[in-house]
Amino acid sequence: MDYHHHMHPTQDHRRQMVSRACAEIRGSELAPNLQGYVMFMDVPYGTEVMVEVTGLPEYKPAEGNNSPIGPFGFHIHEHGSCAMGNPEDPFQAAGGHWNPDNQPHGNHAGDFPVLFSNHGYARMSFFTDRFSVNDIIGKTVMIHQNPDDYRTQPSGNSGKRIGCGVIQAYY
Ligand SMILES: [Cu+2]
Repeated sequence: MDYHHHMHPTQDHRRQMVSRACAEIRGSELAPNLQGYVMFMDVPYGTEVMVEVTGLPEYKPAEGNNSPIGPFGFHIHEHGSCAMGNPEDPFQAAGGHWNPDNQPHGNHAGDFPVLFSNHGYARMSFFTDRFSVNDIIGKTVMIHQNPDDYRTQPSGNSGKRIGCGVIQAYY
């Protein structure tokens, strides 16, 4: 009997294929009431993404050189941590955009539609064939303060990070 034999059950469990995942969203100090979830489900030919959050900041039109607040940039980021870090510039531990096939921003596998809100509430569902649920376990979903312009590199000029959730297998 070797030592490694005993390690196998845990490792096999972690490698199990999953078909659903969930990220629980919590807000940074820039949006302390923000909460909700993002669900990911394997479906024929791709993945269905469903998001529901409350507590988004009220929409504020652009003033001068400042971007509007909302609709909100929304992406998958590469690292699996929503540690708050600096409250003025939160959630930097999540790293940059997840970009497994080295595409320009606007076409990252984890570039999502902006979150459109109604008095702080947003619900949206969309389809993507850019990944399956297994590819994104342990990454993060991020909500930003400003809209995504889908052209500024590498992050769409969507401003500070106001909501974050680690993507976990959902059984
Ligand atoms: Cu982002």
